[in-house]
Amino acid sequence: IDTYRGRLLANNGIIKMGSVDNNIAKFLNANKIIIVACGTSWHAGLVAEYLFEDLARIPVEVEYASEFRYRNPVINKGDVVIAISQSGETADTLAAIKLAKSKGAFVFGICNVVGSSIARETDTGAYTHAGPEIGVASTKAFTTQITVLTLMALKLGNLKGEISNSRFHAFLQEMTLIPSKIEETLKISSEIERIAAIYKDASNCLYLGRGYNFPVALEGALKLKEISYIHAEGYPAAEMKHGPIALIDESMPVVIIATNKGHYDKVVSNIQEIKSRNGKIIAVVTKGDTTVREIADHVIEIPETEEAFTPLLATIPLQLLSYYIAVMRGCDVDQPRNLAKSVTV
Ligand code: F1P
Repeated sequence: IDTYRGRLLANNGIIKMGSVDNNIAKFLNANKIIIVACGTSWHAGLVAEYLFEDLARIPVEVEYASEFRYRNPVINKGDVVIAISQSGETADTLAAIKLAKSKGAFVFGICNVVGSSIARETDTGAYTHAGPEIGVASTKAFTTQITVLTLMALKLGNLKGEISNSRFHAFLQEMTLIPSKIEETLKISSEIERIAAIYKDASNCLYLGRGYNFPVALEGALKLKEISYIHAEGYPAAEMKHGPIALIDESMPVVIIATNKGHYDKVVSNIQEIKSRNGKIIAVVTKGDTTVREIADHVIEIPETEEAFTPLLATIPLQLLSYYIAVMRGCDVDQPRNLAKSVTV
């Protein structure tokens, strides 16, 4: 991953990020980090909230860039603003950056398109280099955005003494295994295609996740909406009983991320609640899981990893599920109706 000024490397126990290293005091002394983004990039920002607060103990606010300038936000000089955008051209994100800069904030960009307007407008940043997003809906940009944010959080957490050196090395070791675990996850696509065939005619779908996987649930729901036009909502799993539970019946597929780390028992009890209301459960579980397999209608296995890295893996089956459902419904997955690749107005 290249940074705007330097290169980001994660090997041999070092995370070297030119644009972070050159501004390290700003990050380490930040009163808070404010993340601005839209759509899928906003969901990457939500994952970053968990990462930065959990691993580096830096307070984070995640803002829809499309709303930021309409509410007179409090931005102080010591705040760091991170703007995330696949295209680097999203007008609302650009406007949020300009507002933050006018209040004296240091603005770090995470963009996929080199030389884009957002890359030029930010003080510095990192390119994700996901390659061109052929379709309008953002997919591989999301996982690369999370990768950059994860490495940043690990680096800052280690420098702040929140992550011991041995823990830090264990994290980096696991990070080097992520590409092969992604390959392994992609191998289950025929199983996901089979599940897609069962639910392709659903008119609503609920996505649930807890902790790090709550933003993944939101992103799963957004992908389904964007490319298959099925109404889908993502919620924190514990929020289910505060409203969405009323929707659950035998015709409601519920996609729930139930990986083995991070509040597993509570997620299992959510699954039981759905089951007792005859909801159809599609669960993303850790390889070898037996408890959820007994209750859920379908399980999709992903390899075990650090809890903080699960969004990198759990996202993939949800993207594939949306893809197969959209194709089976005859939707143009690359050019969904009404959606623009970059929303420039
Ligand atoms: C943000 C975004 C995408 C979405 C669609 C419309 O774009 O909401 O997440 O898939 O393409 O724009 P960006 O700022 O990340 O380019």
